[in-house]
Amino acid sequence: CRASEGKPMKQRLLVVANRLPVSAVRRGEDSWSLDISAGGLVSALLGVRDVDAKWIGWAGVNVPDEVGQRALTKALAEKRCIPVFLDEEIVHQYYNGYCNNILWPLFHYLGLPQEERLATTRSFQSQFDAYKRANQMFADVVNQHYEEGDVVWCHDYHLMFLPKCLKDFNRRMKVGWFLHTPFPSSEIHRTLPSRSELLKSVLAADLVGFHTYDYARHFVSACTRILGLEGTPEGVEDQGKLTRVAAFPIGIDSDRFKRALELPAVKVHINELTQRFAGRKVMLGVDRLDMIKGIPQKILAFEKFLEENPVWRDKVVLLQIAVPTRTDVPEYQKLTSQVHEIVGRINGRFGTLTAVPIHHLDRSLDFHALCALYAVTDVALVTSLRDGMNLVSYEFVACQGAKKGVLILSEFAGAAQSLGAGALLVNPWNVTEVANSIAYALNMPADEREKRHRHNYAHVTTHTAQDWAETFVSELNDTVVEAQLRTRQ
Ligand code: ADQ
Repeated sequence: CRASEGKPMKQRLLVVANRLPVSAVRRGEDSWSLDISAGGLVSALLGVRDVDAKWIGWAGVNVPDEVGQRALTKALAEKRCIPVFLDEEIVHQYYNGYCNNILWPLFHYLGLPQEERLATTRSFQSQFDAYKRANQMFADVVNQHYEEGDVVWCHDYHLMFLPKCLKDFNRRMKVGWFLHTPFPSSEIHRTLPSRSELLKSVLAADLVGFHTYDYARHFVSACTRILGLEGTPEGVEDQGKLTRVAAFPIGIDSDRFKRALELPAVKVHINELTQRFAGRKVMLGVDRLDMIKGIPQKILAFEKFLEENPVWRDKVVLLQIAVPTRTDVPEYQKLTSQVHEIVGRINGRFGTLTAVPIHHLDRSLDFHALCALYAVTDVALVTSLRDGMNLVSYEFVACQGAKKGVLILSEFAGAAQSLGAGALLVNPWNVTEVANSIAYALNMPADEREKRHRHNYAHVTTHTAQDWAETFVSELNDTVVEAQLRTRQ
């Protein structure tokens, strides 16, 4: 930290992510209304001591005119946000194309789209070019706002090219990069036509972080096998330059959930839900409607459970809350229809005139409604096919202080490594295993539920989002200092 008149100043942190934590709606030629999202990253960074954080990212809207851009920049400045303006074409190629159509499925082991397999196809190359151009646009904004001593923290698969762009501009800049998704086995990463360029760009950072030790290990293997570099216990070394690679498992702001449960409005909601589902056990799924979340597999497992356990048919209900995402993409539209079709079939098969076994909602719930639902749930089903961490599992545990419900958790979610001892771990592809786990969870003796919950609750309340952010930033500072000392030796 720099000092001014003897007082230490807070360290400035520039957080760079594809999306700013705001939704912006244009109200007039030069007026905007902004809604700040209170999501995980925001509360994580608010809790970091002695750091003065600013956000840099895309506001999620196309603003072609200068008047609009100036007005939005001014409005965002009050929220400590700095916009990167991306036009529709680049959003289409970089965000919808390279990020969401190529990197997202690949990093979740769903492979590359068939027609994109050849590196030489026009669309692959043009999407990758747009990706690099977009990353350079983010870098230009960072460079305009960077001051000596700032720490720059880049987030996620959208910005893998950014560390290189930043270091090309200023070698002394402290740059960290964190991936929120899994990093796949090096054998999967090898299939990506731009595999080497992306790895080298990330290695330009001083510190590279992942949710789990496994993802970090996969990344180091990709660097050693694909780039022929040397992996060390600390990270990856390239001609004397060490990039530190480590696991930083994210957490949630558990106090925010605990406080919400004390609010009168949330208590009323809890009572309503308790009465509404009296006499039935409540099972819950909360996911974005994405292929990686394994929603069809989860519902099929629930069907198998009902099939094999007739005594439970009118005693249990599954509430599946699925926020639609990427609704303009045909694959996602197909997933939505598939889920609706399965839910309709099961409700037709096992429903009665007065009750249906599955309530499926295609929408997002507000924070208080979500907390109330978590609190009344007996069994949560988190059955992602792959998931970087999965915060829904943490949020459920944070709201279960009174009920001590059971968490059924995919072994392919990063959270399995932290909540594994308390949850019932399942292979989400194995419908029979998940169905058996549902039966086991519903019949679990109270002392076992209590013991498992205690383990999870202790973890969720002591490994918070604030700790995660603080650890990453402090390690980034230490890493840079160590590197400088090494260079001087
Ligand atoms: P996501 O894939 O978005 O995040 P997750 O970690 O589960 O997955 O976070 C989802 C968030 O959205 C949660 O806070 C949840 O409450 C909220 N949410 C989901 N469905 C909702 C609904 N129907 N209504 C209201 N809110 C809903 C990515 C990675 C994850 C990683 C996080 C953080 O894919 O693996 O855990 O980043 O690093």
